[in-house]
Amino acid sequence: MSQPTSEPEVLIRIEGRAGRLTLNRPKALNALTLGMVREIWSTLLAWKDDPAIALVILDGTGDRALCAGGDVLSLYESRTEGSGLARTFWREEYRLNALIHRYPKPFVAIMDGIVMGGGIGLSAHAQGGGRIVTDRSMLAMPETGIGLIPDVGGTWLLGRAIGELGIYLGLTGARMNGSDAIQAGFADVHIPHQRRASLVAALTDANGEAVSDILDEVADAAPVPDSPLMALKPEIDRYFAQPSVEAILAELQTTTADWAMKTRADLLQKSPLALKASLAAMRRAPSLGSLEAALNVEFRLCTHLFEAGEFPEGVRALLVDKDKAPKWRPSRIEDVTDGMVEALFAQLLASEEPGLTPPR
Ligand code: QUE
Repeated sequence: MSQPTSEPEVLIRIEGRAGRLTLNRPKALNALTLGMVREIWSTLLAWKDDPAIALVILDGTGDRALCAGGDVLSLYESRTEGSGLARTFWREEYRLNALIHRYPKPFVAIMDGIVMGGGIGLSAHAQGGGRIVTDRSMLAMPETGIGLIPDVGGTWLLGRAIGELGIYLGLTGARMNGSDAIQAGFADVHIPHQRRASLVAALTDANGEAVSDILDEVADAAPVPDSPLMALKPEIDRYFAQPSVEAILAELQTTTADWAMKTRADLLQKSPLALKASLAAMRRAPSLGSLEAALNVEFRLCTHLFEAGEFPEGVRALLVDKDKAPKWRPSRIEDVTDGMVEALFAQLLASEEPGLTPPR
């Protein structure tokens, strides 16, 4: 990926009591590069122990996106040299996701506009009520469409969502609006996007009230609009409670309802191998006990899907050639064996594992 000569990819500054991080690749919908991951990592480490910083605010340049995902194009371009760059990117990205989850100061993420994949990883793990969505929010975990599993802790979030919402969202890559995101456990507070600037001003104000009080007040002031996702929950819970991808597809075929037919058609576009790996990973994640443990498993899955060629083929078809006709291997769900799925979960060499551990 060529570096712009002057524009920094992350704008980093201190405003009042807040450390501010603004993702700054608006033409690429602020897609996350390895350089950005490294900048954010070292800045968060420095701010952790800086008494002048009371909180961190993450947002994005422009009003179209916080972040459309990881910079998968550069990973695609590196494929002829093996999975080294992809592994470096994922290792450092997931480590950052875990740091944000455990950050000792309030971490406020303004999830305005598009927030997918890597953008979710920078936002949705924050604890303490600072995950802000707006009327323009569009969240999704669309990785099965490019031959991957919902990573950046996606299996952890989706596996713990109520009912079968997470299984549905993770397999289909369906979009969430702001209300949906709150219901699925990806966000805390819904505000009209016009309130973004005044919220940031209140948060940065060095003489202002406690961050948690500000967030509580905004949450109370702004009711959460109806969630289309919750309206579908009875159907989702019925169709997606099945034990296998084949059984979910069969269940969706028992009706001619528009939603079920469209959902089935969507699933049939995705990588069969990635679908089965995603279902297994989301179902197993809660029993792993920590975000870090889930990230370690996701790393194995992504590395193996990269090396199997599934992820490069997905990126080629959706983002490079844009023919939307990936040649998945295997091409049919029924040809993906349990052995193929289990092989994706296999440990890597100890020196290649991310080795993330929860704090004790
Ligand atoms: C799945 C993904 C990504 C995606 C589409 C998917 C992803 C990603 C982008 C993306 C979108 C617009 C851009 C850009 C990247 O799309 O991770 O640079 O301008 O970054 O179906 O995982």
